[in-house]
Amino acid sequence: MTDIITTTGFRTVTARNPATGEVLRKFECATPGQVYQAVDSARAAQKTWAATDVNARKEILHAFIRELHARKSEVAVLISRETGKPLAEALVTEVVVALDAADFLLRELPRFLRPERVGHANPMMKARRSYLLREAYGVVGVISPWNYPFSIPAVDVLNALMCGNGVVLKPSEFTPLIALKLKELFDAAGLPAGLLRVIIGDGLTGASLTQAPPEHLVDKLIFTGSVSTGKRIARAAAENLLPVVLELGGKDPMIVLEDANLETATSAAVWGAFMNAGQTCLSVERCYVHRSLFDNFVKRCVEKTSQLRVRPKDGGEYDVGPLIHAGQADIVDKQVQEAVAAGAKIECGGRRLDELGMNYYTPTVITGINSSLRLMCEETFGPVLPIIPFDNDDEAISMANDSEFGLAASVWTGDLARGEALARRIQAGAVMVNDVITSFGISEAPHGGVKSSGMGRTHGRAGLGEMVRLKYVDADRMGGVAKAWWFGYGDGYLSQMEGFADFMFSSSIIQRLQGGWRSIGAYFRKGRV
Ligand code: TXE
Repeated sequence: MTDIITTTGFRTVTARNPATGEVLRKFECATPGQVYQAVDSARAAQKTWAATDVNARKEILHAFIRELHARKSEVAVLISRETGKPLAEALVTEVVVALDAADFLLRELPRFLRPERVGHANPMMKARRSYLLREAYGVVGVISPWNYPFSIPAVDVLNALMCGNGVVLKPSEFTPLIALKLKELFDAAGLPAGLLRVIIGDGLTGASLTQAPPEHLVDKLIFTGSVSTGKRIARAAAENLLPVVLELGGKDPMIVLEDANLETATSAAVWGAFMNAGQTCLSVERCYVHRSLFDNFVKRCVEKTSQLRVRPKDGGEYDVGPLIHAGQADIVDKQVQEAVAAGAKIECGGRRLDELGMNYYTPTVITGINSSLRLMCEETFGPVLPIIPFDNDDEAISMANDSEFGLAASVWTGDLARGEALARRIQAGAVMVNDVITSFGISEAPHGGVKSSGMGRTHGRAGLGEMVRLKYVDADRMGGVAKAWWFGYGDGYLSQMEGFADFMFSSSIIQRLQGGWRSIGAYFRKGRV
């Protein structure tokens, strides 16, 4: 049985190099039957895997790290080819992030999976040995996007597998080759056959995974993608009460206070907005700058943007590559043109680079934007940096929170305490003070948002928590003694329970002592069933 399903479907997906349009490989989409079969076989393999101890799993982790480290350049080159992003970004934001996540698991997994003691304050529960077990769901489905086609699924797959699950991965139709490379790395690391299945296909293929008949359905789903698809998945999941994690992107604000370091903050804004051609869920999509800094801030951003090298026709070194496809460039262009028509000012960029191909858009700095425009409300997911002035902290917070999204945010200031105080007021899953985007690459940090940015978390201990079912085990050492709250209701029972409530919760010490005494007496006088 093959672990990679690529044949006998009717629809096809094509892996291309978005920089050149070169077709890298064509695949037929997996049929629903093949998707169900992938889930079934992952489920069969998971039964044995769930019983393996942490050390056996750690051996695979070690081997995965060895393999990926040894082949880091090969993997980065493929990522760069299939997404168009610069090689340096492929290495740092994809390969290194995956390596770091695996390294985090080596340290965290034994602690995470160890039974966790639950203590009891209630004296009636003192004789119990109680603890929490973290048990694998079974098969976890991972539906992943094209913008970080290696690091996003790698972290989710690593977390799911190491918690004892089987995995069915459905990568984006734009980046199937990288997903297959990830599978190849796990195979080389000695992952048991069948445990990780990759199904290639489009959105309908993904729908077969979420709308399968109950006997072929995954036990948990981790989805990263658009809000509209996320909502569709949530509706399908509700039908079967399938638990889901939804990471649906953002419209992250960057707030630059008057005491921020202008040089660092402008470099951060430019990197945060244009890295991966702006196709990052944590991109700086709205930049709010204190009015006293505004003019200089815009000027320095324009100067720094003009130094960026957009990928030349013949390749070579560059800072900003193409967008993933022409449709993505259309979204960006429409938002920018709509803003211009409404009076916004293009400080630099603001046009497609048709001479390079339909997927290219110039890094764009834009000011004078009305906050009701799509450029300020919808995810742009392209190389556009809108800069807006504010006059005081309250105004900045109110503008930052005025969004349907709430993935992450950043505050820039020379006063950390002030920055942290503002961070608490921002509605987001993560707020960085004096940094942008980096939280995604910090293995300990949970990743996920509030509002339309989704629900649940990936990454960190919270991300691991999504991969297990929590089981509470409670062993009573006084198993031979009837419980005070069992049948035998009546006056004695009420007196006992009232006394107990006084003992536990009265604000008077005397009443507490009396209550305790009354409760014990009533327990021995009470009739039992
Ligand atoms: O996402 P989709 P797209 C945003 C970004 C971008 C927009 C559209 O703004 O412009 O989304 O991108 C699979 N059932 N983000 O169209 O469609 C699909 O095959 C099950 C933000 O690429 O959501 C792919 O594997 N699966 C985001 C995955 O879902 C379905 C990253 C994502 O595709 C499906 C990417 C269905 N009905 C885009 N339909 C982020 N959170 O950072 C599609 N898929």
